[in-house]
Amino acid sequence: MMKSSDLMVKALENEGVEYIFGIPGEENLDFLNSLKDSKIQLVLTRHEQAAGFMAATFGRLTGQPGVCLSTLGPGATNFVTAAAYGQLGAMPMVMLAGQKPIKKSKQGRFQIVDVVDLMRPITKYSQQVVDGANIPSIVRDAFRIAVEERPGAVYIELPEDIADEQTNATLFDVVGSRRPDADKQAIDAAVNMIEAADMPLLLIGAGANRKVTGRALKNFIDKTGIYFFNTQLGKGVVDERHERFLGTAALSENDFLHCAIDRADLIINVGHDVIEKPPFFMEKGGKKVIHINFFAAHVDDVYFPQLNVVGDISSSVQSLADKISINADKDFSFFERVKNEVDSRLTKYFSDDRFPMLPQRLVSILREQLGEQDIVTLDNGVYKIWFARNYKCYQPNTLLLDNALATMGAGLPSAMAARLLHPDRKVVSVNGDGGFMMNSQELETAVRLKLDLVVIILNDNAFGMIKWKQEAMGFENFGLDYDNPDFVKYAESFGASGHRPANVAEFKTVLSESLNSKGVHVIDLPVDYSLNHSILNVLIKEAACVI
Ligand SMILES: Cc1ncc(C[n+]2csc(CCOP(=O)(O)OP(=O)(O)O)c2C)c(N)n1
Ligand SMILES: [Mg+2]
Repeated sequence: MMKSSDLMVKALENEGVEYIFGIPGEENLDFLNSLKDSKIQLVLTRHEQAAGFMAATFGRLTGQPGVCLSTLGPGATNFVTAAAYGQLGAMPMVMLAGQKPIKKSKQGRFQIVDVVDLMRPITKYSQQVVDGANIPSIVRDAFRIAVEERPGAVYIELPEDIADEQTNATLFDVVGSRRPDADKQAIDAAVNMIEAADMPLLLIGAGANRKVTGRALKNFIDKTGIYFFNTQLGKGVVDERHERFLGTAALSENDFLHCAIDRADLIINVGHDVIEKPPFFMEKGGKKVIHINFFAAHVDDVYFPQLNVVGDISSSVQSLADKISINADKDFSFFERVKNEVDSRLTKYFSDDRFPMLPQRLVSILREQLGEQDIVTLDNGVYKIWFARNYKCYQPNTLLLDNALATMGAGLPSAMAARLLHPDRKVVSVNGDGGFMMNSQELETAVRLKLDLVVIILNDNAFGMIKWKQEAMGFENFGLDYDNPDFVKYAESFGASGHRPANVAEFKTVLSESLNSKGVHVIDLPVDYSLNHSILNVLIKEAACVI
């Protein structure tokens, strides 16, 4: 016989769990006590949302579910945004929460929220444990479901009285499964469509980033000479320095690279799903699309592919690469011209030393100072568009941005999870002043964990992204400005280092010193967003297809 909370910890160990992020409450105390002697490390955070973001990022980076812990009611409801982040972003995560005793309780409805039901629309599986004997199967199911395509969030609730019960249940072995390959007829149909196309383009999306598909995709590109672009969540799957890389479709239309997309007669769409902002719009009678993914396309008004190739993405792409023969006199020179144009447009402000600093300049300095494997994490703000378009990724998952829920507040927690997992890599978290303040309390966690991190705050005293949209819609500036704390003093009060560079040269020095020293470094960086409107709303529309 074993206490159910002990069995729960054993079940998590059995799944290979290394960390649990979170904040316990009194309803978790049995579980906490069971965790005391486990090799699983408890990472205390200062807000459950941050714990959830860290767990999801752990899942995103490893493919194995990250685990987070909260108490009942108010703790569990704080998981909601993180659950949606994992679920929409296809990041496997397991949330574990407590609950009041379910058999007998003297506390009425105090703190009780039906969290199992609350979580249902934003998880793949939401389950209360009503008997310790069910722990092995519930945990096994939760972990299996969290990682199965598409990956996402699951929720397990362990009530206080069940945690304290004795059980003689035993664990199940963790048995993996291979993903099926696509049907041969679907592959042949795709080969025919690609060979028949005059101007095919390859698009690499989120799904291609979850498993190891980079090599198969690179083979395909090298063999066929087909030009490629990616979505924000497909960045880095194939090295963006590749001569056939056109760019990242951070906007849905009218960006410089849409010049190429508009001319293409076929898009080979690998791993995209409609959870991302559309990288282009389909039109009836327009270009054709082959959807290559683990699942068939979700169809909507702007996405209705003519062919689904459903199965393991890597194997589908490799089969295409093996079978395809592209006629040597296919003329892709138009795409080459677009590439040159896109490259020169995107790098235009890379050396502009005005201060406050342009986001483009920040992109270029970070790219210069970071190595191939180093990681940048973004919160959500208008700078995300500049990073998605202008920052070249050399490896997968080296620019962690959220183009699914696109929530504010995940920039710092995701950087902390990345650094915890990769202590050998430099990690920089880029945040707006708005997004940073949504989880800035986690500076304490980062300092306590002795993480070496650089946190950049783009200071415009405003919700800049919404200002940019407001301007684009022709509205007057209203309702989006605020005052900030003194970020240098704020950082120092947590035991972090605070920096406020006064010009670009100083920023470069501060950044490089911070990257090469221990501890958490917060850089308060005034940002110049004056070109957002003129470039992203006006210029790209006028200049897009001049080639
Ligand atoms: C949790 C959440 N609340 C609101 C939004 C809507 N939103 C998107 S970007 C943004 C402004 C971001 O401001 P800031 O973090 O300062 O970045 P900036 O664009 O100013 O660089 C807002 C309010 C969101 N995406 N997520
Ligand atoms: Mg701002």
